[in-house]
Amino acid sequence: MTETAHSQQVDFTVITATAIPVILFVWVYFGYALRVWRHPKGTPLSDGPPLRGNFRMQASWIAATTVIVLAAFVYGTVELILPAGAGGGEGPAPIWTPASHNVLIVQVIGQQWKWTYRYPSFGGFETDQLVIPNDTAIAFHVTSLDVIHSFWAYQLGVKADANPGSDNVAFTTTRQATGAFIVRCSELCGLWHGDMVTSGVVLTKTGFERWAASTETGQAAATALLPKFAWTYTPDANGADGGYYPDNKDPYSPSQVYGS
Ligand SMILES: [Cu+2]
Repeated sequence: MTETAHSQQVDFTVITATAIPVILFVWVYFGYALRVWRHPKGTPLSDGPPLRGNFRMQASWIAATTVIVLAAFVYGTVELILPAGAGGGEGPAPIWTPASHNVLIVQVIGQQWKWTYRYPSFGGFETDQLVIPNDTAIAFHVTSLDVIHSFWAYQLGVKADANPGSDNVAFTTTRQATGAFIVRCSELCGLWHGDMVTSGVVLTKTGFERWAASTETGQAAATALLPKFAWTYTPDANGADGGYYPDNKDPYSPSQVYGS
């Protein structure tokens, strides 16, 4: 459903295509060795001639595997950089950001044992279903309120660690397709880890705008009771705002801009 998921599928194909000749060579050689060097029945057991190496074989083996590994290294690095981190969490200060200047920020909050989502561009309301627009660059800011979790949206090709006190950013860009996807926790986080599953949905841009506007209005009373939007929340009895912020910390920096 996203450019990152699409590019991951391409990577799987490339890796499979690279691995097939290698495994075919291993299997064919294995079959050849079994047939040709099998000890013939009825002849006395004797040791083979001592091997002192085979320069051509060793040199071509080292050369071929070096080329394959270096090519995979270059390809993998490019595939990590071009799709802005390839859907993985890049930490609080991402090196690779989307080219688009129009990035929707969605905060993903893990806690035992559920996911919630906050939308800072729409007054910071919170939902328990992830709703995003199609054909849009999205920055997931992933964090946790308690233990370590991992935000994994398979159909979006996004997977990012959710650690308490840490703002882990993962980018993706949705494609035209709309529809549902699944969000799971991918880090063993306690008794109900396996139940930490929710659905999400990709809407059209206008559908999303309508949903966000009506949710912002409808949730206004509840949003007012939430801790103010922040990049991380530290459950702390001595916190400044009802126990969710480290002392003396400005929770919200609205000036964060991507792609410029
Ligand atoms: Cu979890």
